[in-house]
Amino acid sequence: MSAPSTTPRPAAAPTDDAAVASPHHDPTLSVWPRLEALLPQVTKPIQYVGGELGAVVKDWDAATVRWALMYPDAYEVGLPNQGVQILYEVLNELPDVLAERTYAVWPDLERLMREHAVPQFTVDAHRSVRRFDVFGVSFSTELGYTNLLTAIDLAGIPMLAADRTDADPVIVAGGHAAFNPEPIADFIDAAVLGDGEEAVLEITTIVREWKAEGSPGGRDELLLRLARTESVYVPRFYDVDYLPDGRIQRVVPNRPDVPFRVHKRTTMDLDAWPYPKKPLVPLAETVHERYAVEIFRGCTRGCRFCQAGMITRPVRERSITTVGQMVQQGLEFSGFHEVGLLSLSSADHSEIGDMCSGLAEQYAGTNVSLSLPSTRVDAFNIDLAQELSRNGRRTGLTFAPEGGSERIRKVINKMVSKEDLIRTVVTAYTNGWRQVKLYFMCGLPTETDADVLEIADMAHEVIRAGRAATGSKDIRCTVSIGGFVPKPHTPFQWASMERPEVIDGRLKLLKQAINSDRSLGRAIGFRYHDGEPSLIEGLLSRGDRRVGAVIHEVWRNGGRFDGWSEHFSYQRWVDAAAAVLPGFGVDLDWYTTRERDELEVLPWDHLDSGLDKDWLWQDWQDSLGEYEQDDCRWTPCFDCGVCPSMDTEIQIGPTGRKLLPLTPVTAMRVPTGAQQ
Ligand code: B12
Ligand code: SF4
Repeated sequence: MSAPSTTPRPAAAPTDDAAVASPHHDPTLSVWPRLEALLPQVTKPIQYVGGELGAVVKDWDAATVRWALMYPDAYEVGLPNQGVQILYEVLNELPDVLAERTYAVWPDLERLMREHAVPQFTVDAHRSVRRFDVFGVSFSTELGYTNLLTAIDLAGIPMLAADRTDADPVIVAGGHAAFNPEPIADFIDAAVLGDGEEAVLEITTIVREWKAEGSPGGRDELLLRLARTESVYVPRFYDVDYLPDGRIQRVVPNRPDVPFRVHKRTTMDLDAWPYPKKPLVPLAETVHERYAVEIFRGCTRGCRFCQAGMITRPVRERSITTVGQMVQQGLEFSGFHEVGLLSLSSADHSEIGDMCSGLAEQYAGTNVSLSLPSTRVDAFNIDLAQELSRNGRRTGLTFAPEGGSERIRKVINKMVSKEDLIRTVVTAYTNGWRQVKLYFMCGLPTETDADVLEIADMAHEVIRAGRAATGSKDIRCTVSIGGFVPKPHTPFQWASMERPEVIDGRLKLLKQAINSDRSLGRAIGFRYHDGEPSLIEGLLSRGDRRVGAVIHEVWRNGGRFDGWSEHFSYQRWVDAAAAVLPGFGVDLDWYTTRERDELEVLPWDHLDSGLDKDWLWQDWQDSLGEYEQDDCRWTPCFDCGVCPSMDTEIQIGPTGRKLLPLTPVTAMRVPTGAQQ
């Protein structure tokens, strides 16, 4: 378990003191002079300075709507986040709109900010977050929730949405975790499910009009206007009733003019939204420094554990031509030397072969390297990787079989055979790769020790076959294994989680099995995440509004940066759950290790991802029966529900167009919304 955090208990929240003291305060006032004085005392001060290439600072008074956008983790993780970069640019393209960024501050700066009354600030113009109209927070993971609370408190915004006034920004959550925002329902004003490009423009329009009318009806009226769009969820307009045994009885609107269900947003035609055009180039070190282009959105491979795949359906490809233009423009602007062709399963793009060879051709002889997050286990991936490493740089190869045994791979719908995996990895070794990574999960539904121990057999076989094919002992593989967390809107949303001790026991057995043959074991790296953080992620992922009190208690006790093992404290979460949940007649196990039945009302049932609940249940039953489900890109539609209910359709090529010659950047289409 990780060491307990030394984060102090929150003291009084700092206020934007000058602003609060005087109604005539100039809101353009930057907190920079006060912040700058603190920076020599903190780690990595450069992360708070702003001014990156791609950053935008606009005149405060010229803007009619002002957004503060947050990725609730440290700058090094938050800056490269694709979602925030896209929204930042989409908003700043509007002449009358201003968007600035803010990230989670490390505990050393938090302490000083409290001591010196410096509020949560944006890195662009160092303005107090509380001065903005909208505070948009992007949640890729639930482990950022305590950092949201720190930011709200540091900003001087009342912690509970119910206590906020018209002087406070509207706090809107987005990102994948927002598909079940119930655990943070007390702290946010609204949540948006799904793609944000058009959603932020629609929210902006509503805020602009409401302000132009003189803010009639105050905050409540603004939230009501947002809720009436049917795609912005405003928790305060919904009541949750519980059954005596703790389960939810129903979630219903508490006023007549809001919808029973709130629907996700889907941005169709990615060619019309070629963002980021001007990627942010970080000043401090970040997890990735490269130009990332999403080559498609959505995934219909149907891995049953994968929330990202389920909630982003249907598949929408960006055309090869637009990808080529974005790469050219993005590299020219940023000076990056690396391009990532990203998506949930990049090798599945219908023109991936032409795209990779076209780009390799285009950048041959330069120092630009191209990479794919490789996941599919077949020889085609090696061909692509080969193409992308023409300039001699071999980036790491990663495959994700996810399950050790053929049986468990059927349960999770990851259709990869052991033979295919070994053949592919051996092809990589014979083509010059010396190192591959293999990703797995532990704690999957129906899993036994035997399923996990087969990972050791697979890794041994990979090394044995690799040595035989290359005649060299200089090859390695790394087995990386994480705990399974059941997620909302997936067929595993009903599944029970395994207890941390069982997970840790299996991981121990696996390690022993890998090292049981010393010669092979030496060539195999083993990286794992223990079971405790996964259990807490499970609590937050499938939690309801009652879990909000646990988050609040953890935060009050110093919980910060829960995604970081050196800051995460399992005990703090267990203690907070034990202090809070029995008051509601439930406990930590009830949320995590308990299997749900078909008729249980789930906390997110009123939030519509498009997936049909009956189809999800059937897929869960198919999983238990070890039946696989095909990919609807290449087989007939199997009625998961998304396309008809969202009025969308799969958009795939091939288009037959070519990447080259690249058309001038100025010829790119600009979304109509961004031209206002
Ligand atoms: C696919 C994926 C990858 C892919 C591709 C990434 C990509 N396309 O950007 C690959 C394999 C390359 C990857 C790499 C990494 N990833 Co990754 N990745 C993901 C995953 C599953 C989906 C991200 C995605 O699709 N992004 C595409 C963008 C466009 O979508 P989006 O961010 O959701 O934003 C859209 C909407 O959600 C919405 N939206 C978002 N925020 C908001 C806010 C508001 C107010 C509104 C209205 C709307 C809105 O609008 C956006 C535009 O439509 C997430 C988990 C998740 N559930 O999000 C992890 C995740 C983001 N990755 C993570 C990590 C750690 C990494 C790596 C650092 C791993 C590593 N060690 O190398 C790298 C770093 C990548 C980088 N930052 O450059 C972590 C981040 C942890 C953290 N503390 O925040 C996550 C959360 C996974 C996890 N649970 O650990 N990743
Ligand atoms: S509705 Fe049919 S075509 Fe659309 S994503 Fe679902 S299964 Fe695929």
